[in-house]
Amino acid sequence: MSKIIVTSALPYINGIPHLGNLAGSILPADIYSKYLSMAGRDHIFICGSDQHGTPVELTAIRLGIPPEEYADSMHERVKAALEAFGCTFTYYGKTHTDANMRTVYSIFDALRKNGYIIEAQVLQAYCLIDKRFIPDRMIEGVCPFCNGTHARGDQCDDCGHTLRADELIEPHCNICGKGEIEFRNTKSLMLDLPALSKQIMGFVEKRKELFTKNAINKTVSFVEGGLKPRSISREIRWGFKIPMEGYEDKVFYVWFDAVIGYIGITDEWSHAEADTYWKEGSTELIQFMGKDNIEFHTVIWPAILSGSDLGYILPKRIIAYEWLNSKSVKFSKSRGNGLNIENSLKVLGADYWRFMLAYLLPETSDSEFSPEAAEEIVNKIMNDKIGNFVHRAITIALRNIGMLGDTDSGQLLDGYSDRLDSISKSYVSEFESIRIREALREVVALADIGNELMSGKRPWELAKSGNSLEFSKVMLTALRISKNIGILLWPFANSSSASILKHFGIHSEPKLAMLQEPLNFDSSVPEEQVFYKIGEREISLLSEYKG
Ligand code: B3M
Ligand code: ZN
Repeated sequence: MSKIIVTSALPYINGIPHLGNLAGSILPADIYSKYLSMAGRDHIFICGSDQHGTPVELTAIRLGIPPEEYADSMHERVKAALEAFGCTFTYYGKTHTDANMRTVYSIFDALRKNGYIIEAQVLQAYCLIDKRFIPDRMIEGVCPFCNGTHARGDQCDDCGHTLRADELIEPHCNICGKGEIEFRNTKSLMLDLPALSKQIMGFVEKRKELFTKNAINKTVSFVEGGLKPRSISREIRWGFKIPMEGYEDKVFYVWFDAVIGYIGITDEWSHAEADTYWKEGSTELIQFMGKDNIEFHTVIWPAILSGSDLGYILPKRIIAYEWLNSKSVKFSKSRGNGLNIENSLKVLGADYWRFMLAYLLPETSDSEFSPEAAEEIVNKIMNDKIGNFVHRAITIALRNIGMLGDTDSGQLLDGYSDRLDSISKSYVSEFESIRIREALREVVALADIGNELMSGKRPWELAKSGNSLEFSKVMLTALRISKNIGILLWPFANSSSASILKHFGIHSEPKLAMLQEPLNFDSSVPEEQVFYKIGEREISLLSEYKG
């Protein structure tokens, strides 16, 4: 079977990613990667911090520390928070490394040699106080369209118009705060997308069936809008210097080294493995991202890869998510006071968040998080449906272990073997189509079967009446369902899954093949509750993050 590279969009580290950022890319990628491990597939899961860019430089200037120091300390924080969230990467790297710089330079050299890098003159703001060119995003002023007073030189957030910095009324520099701005001509480096349009079109035509709908639509409309040369240089200091005469005061645009970062990060993990995965034609590159990152991955990134012609594979599947919003609690990265991947773990454990966010995954449309939704999912689904069923099954089995007989040779009740197989099949097929929310629904469906079994057959009564033949069939079925829940739950909520699986002698990462193995019920392991309900405490903690 072919190798697989799973990537998630690299989070910017000019803030701690909020729960919407997590749900919209890293979490589903992590869940999918865990599924691939269960299925025994040869894959790597690559992610890392996107460290460059204007906002990081600006924050570092404000804090009075070197950008690298700020970017590295934020990287460590984000990495630790993602690990606390149960994310298990093959490698979580960062973009500001020697390995990535080497990769960026080699791809850039190849693009240049192949004629896909062109130069242009652009009008750029120059601050007479700071004595430097100022990137568009660092210029603020009044919007010529809506008169909003906080428009930036690339866009006005009030009316949404994209802008050129020289269109702003009363432009001022965001570094020194002064309005002593001049617009001067300077050189810019461009990736020649029009010259690559044949390759881009070919790629899009061939692959688009394997993109999510939103990714197809955005890509098609982006391409139909006409491909224009795309600037890959910026007038900031923080980034990789451009190795070309006349560009000494410029660095590569953050997106250029961020997409290449997927390769650079793999290379930092293992130089030898990087080529094995990225240059083997049959490797499937499966990329997860939020919907605002689509064109960078479906047009610009394939253009960089094919234009450089160094033998790297192109993306195979593009999985783009809509937004997970929240009106009642704040999900904001920039203001830093919203519910993010650090502070959310003080409210609830990682498994609870992972399950909830996966349950609400914005796969086909935006979805909404709220304390009420949290209560519903944790209390009614995780606790009442899944946790209570497993807890009951195991407690009843342990209390009446003498009546159970040989748990490994036991027959399931009629029809259940097929029903369980059919759930496992649907689960696998949802994962193979990368419909993660639907795969989780199959785990819930399994718990529904278990609950129906318990209330229909009332095994506690069978135990009392001494009907051990029937009791044993019912309970072996209930235990089999519990074990299967433990296995299928693993990508979503790994520690809760482990607490179920230890009753079945499984003490390491489960594999799908274990669904077919003997029950191996271990009656020496004491029962404990899998999930707890949330109540006043959690709801009031959540409401501290009110929007
Ligand atoms: N850092 C945007 C984001 O964090 C950007 C993704 C880069 S992927 C190469 O949403
Ligand atoms: Zn200035």
